[in-house]
Order: sequence, then structure tokens, then C-alpha cells
Amino acid sequence: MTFYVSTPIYYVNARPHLGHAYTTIVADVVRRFQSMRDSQTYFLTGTDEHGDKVVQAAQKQGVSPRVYVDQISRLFRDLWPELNVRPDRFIRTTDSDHMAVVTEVLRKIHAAGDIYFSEYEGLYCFGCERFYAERELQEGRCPIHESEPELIRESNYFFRMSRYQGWLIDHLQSHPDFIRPERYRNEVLAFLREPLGDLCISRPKTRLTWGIPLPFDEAYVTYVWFDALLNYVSALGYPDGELFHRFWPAAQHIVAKDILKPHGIYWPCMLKAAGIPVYRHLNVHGYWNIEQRKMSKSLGNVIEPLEMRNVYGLDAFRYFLIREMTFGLDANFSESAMVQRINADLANDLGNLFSRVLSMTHKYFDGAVPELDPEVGRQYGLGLGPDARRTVDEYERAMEAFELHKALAAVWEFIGRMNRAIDIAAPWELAKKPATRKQLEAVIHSLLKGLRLISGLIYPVMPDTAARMQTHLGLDPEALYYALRDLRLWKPVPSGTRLPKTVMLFPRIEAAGEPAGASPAPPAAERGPETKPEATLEDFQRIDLRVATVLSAEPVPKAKKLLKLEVDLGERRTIVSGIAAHYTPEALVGRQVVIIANLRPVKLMGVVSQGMLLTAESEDGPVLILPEKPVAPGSGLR
Ligand code: ME8
Repeated sequence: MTFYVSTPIYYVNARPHLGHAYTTIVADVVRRFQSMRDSQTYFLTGTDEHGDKVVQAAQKQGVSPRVYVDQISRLFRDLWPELNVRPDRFIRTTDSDHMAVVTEVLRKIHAAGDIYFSEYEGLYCFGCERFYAERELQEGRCPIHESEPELIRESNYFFRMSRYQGWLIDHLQSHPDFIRPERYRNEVLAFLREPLGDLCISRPKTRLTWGIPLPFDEAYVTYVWFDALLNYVSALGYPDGELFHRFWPAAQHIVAKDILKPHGIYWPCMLKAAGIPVYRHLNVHGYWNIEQRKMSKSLGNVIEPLEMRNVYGLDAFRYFLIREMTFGLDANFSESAMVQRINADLANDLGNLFSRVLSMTHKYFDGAVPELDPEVGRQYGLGLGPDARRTVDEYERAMEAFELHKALAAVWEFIGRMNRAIDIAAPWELAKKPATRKQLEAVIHSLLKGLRLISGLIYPVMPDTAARMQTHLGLDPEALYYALRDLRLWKPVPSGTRLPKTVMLFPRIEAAGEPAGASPAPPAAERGPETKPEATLEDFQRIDLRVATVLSAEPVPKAKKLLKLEVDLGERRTIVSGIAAHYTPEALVGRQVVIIANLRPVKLMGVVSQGMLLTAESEDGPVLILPEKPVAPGSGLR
């Protein structure tokens, strides 16, 4: 069997954070799981280095795109081994083999007549690097970046994606798990109910030069998504590479919901047009929020993976991510939730079980695994065999289906079953009388067997802990006892094996962010917001801030959050503001507020808004910024 897994290739416009770490750790987990089944595996990650966003980020730093991409790409590449993640290739879209494949695929699709030249006008989000249809926007803003898209008109090359709409719908219908979980398949199908437009795949060099030139027109570079998606085949040496032939038929992508559309629509259509078979599964997960809020630089709540690892330990961090998020749904990250899970699941359930069983083996058998008379075993064993089999079956099913949290839940159910079995069997009572010695042997023998199984099942998520457990069960650390085939056999730890002294797998953490004995880093929430990059006085002066008096205010029909205000700032203006949940119209009329007067007008729910109200962000929502005493309407700010 073969298995090929990819993560998105990350933009190099920001440092790696929790979200990137999650997806990449998931890829590592599923690839380790597949290797437990003796699959040949290939794991790809990398960085997406062309496009406007990267150029803008480089400009901000005052360096060339080339220097900039090298710098940030290295941060990603160097992070993965620190998280025990070892991809087979780290691809960069600036790699020459990748660029050659993009050129070749463009040539092929162009020659087949699926690329044409035309003029286009549309709303473009620079954050997403794509055009948006009006119906996709929320209150006129990009749903991901919450910024207003810009109206752009230019001549460009287009990929005839519309031609593949019918085929894609058929494919989704005949392959119900092509995109999973189902909610995302449904989302794509819903999108495909409307006519699918063609995809603009070029950018004029007059606007952007940092990209792969189109092979049929030197005046243009390739649109960054068309370039980036092809990494999944270029990394394998498409079209002739041995890796491509071996692994592409087993391709599975992992992405978050933010990039469902490029992966669920553009990419299959591109593959079809290029005559490449489509991937097998697209696995889509939700978003991590931080303490119930969106993770963002401006909120200063970006979680650094290495910091979490340093404070809580790598395996505990990996465990928390995989256990806490229901794959497919959003999840909430907080250090207190992490501490809770570490204490309950790792220190209590698993850690206690492990040290209890090992210390009993030392106490009653001097650290040597007892002999087992099979007859006595049948009579006095703990009856864990059927549970073990059920656990392995559910674990394998859930891992295969990307229900990673359920796979762990199944293991923890088995851990609970073992802890209860100890309490019922009460080995300390059996140890009191020579008559129950054989019974005691059977009980300890079963418990060690159970630990051996658990050490194998946790390997994909907690590889270091799995190895530590196995070393302490006297198993050869050089040999891998993780093969699912062997785990199913429910093998004992060989009798007579001498076990090293027990260890504490996971110390309890005493208070949030404060592991016992370590010096704690302040919780992320207390570190205060990161400031934005330096701005000059000229930057500030380009923004026209003015005091305005609210003349009237009314709700905008069918928009719960919006109020339409008429304001006086020397002239009359209409402003639409998203404060309806926090201010009633009556509370605003007659008040003086501060607005940005030279913001490009934008249409929100059919109303043109000619400015923006300034508010402070607070836990309870937006709070208006007001002058301390009345001033003439239109007064400027400085
Ligand atoms: O979109 N929660 O790159 P990107 C969970 N270059 N996962 C998150 C997350 C969060 N809060 N934030 C980010 C791009 N991610 C393109 C991809 S692929 C051909 C091109 C993860 O740097 C998640 O995997 O914006 C998401 O899909 C990805 O980072 C977006 O990374």
C-alpha cells in the first residue's frame, strides 16, 4: 500500500504559528499511522513564495523578495523537526523543478485550448490573492480578512474552469468521500449549484513581477494559486518521476476551511484539464480560535508553537491539538484547557496507570515480568482481550477516516477500562496471601500486555512517549513495536523481561501555565498586543480623521449588525457601521463621533458607506471614540 499526504504550502508573509503547526502535525500523525500499517509513505510540506502578499511583506522589511522568502521559508523548514515532524520533501515554489512543471502544465492547458485572453473587472482581496463574487462577501468584506476587496480591471489570461463544472459535480456525487468531512463536500456542491466562472490565472508584469512567467506571454506572470497548487505534483517529479507514478494515485491533501475553494474546485479542474487523475481525498479541518477569539497579529494572540512545546512538552502539546479539535470543526485553544487535558488525560489516566503497573511489578515481582500459566491466565486474567480488539478496530477506522480525536478517545476508553480493572482486581489484596499468587501473576501480566498495546497506539501522536513506555516495558528500543498487525495479536511482554525503575511520564501541572518545577512563561493572553510595524507621520497624515455629528441613525434591513448613519462633517455623509448589536439608533443621534473621512466608499447591503466610525476593541464589543467636549463638525484630528 502507498500513502501520500500533503499540507498546504504556507505563505511566507508571516512566521509559523499554531494553525500551521496543527495541520503539519496532523499530516505527521496520519503518516506515522500509515507506516504502522506497513504502507509506503510520502509526506510533503513547504512554502508558497510568489505573489503580491509576499512582495508587500518584503517591502515592509525593506529587503528584496528573494532575501525575504529565503529568510521566512527557513523558519518553517527549521520548525518541523523541532515538533518531531519529518517531511520527505520541503518544497518551495521558487525551486527550479517546481517552476519548470508550472510552465509545462500551462503550456499543455494552453495548447488544449483551455486558456484564453480577455478583459476583466472584479473585486479582489489581496489577503486571499483572489477575486470574489459579490455573493461571497460578508457585508461587502472578505469573509477571511474582513477587509474590503478592491475593484480591479485589467486584461488577463483565463482558465476555462467553467467547462469542468459538470464533471466535478459528477465526481463529487460518485465519490462521496472525495472531500471530507461531509459538511465541506456539501459546501462545495452548494457553490457548484451556481454557474462556475472561469479562473483568472495571470497577473500583468506591470503590477507584479515576482512570479513564474507565462510561457506564451512574457508580459504576464502566473497567478499565485495556479502556481502553488501544482506543488503537489511537481514535488513528485510530474510527469515522469518514479515518485509520481508510485505516490500520486494515493494522494490525500490536508487543508483548513479557508482554502477549501481552491482545493475543492480549482485544483480538481486544473488536474482534469491537464489530463492528470484527481487526488483521492481532500481532508478539511476547522480553525483554531484563541480564547474564543480569532487568532490575529493585531489582537496579539498569535500562539507560537515552540513556546508551547517549551512550556508544556512536545508530546503533551501534540496530544492536546489532536484530542481537542474535532477534525472538521473549529476549536478553541487556551492554556487552561491544555493544562486540564494534560492533568486529566496524561498525568492521571495514562501516567498513573503506567506508574501503578510498573511499581507493582517491582514491588511484587522484583521488576521481572511474571511467568504465566495459560490456564490461570484464562481463569484470572482481566478479560481485556475483547476490549483490546475493539479498541484497535475503532482506532484504525477513525484514523483512516481522519477522525483523529475519536481514535484517541478509543485509546483513552481502554486506559479507563484498565484503571477500573485494577481497582476491581485489587492486586494489593492478592499480594497478601500465597494462595492468590498465581492470580496476581495473571493480573500483572495482563496489565503489562495492555500497556504494550497502548504504547503502540499512541505512537503517531506521541512518538517520544511511545518509545519511553516501550523502553520501560523492557522492549528493545531499536525495534519498532508499532506495527498494527502485531498490536492486533495482543502480545504479552515476554515473561522474565526485567523492567527498569519506573518513570513519571507526565508530571501534573500545578496551575495554568505553570508546570511543576519549571519556570513558567507568561500565558499568551498576558503578553499584551504586538504593535504594528513602524509608520511615518506622512503615513498617519494620509488618513483623514474628522469629528462628525450624528444627525440620524436607523437599522439596515436584513443586516443585524449594521446601522446607517447620516452625519454632518461640514457636509452630509452616509456611513454604515457594524455597531448595531452594541448601540441603539437613539443612543447615537446628536452625538459627536470620530470617522475616517477619506476611506474609499464601499457598498454594504445595498447602501454606499462614505467613511468609517472609529471604535476601540473591547471584550464586550466595539466602544465609540468620542471627543472630550463638543467641537465644530468636520474638525480634523492630529
Ligand atoms: O493559504 N487554525 O497559506 P497560509 C487552523 N499559501 N489552521 C490554520 C489557522 C487556524 N487559525 N490559520 C492557518 C495559504 N492555518 C496558501 C496555500 S496550498 C497550494 C497554498 C493553516 O499560510 C491551515 O492549514 O495562509 C490553513 O489552510 C493554512 O494554514 C493557510 O496557510
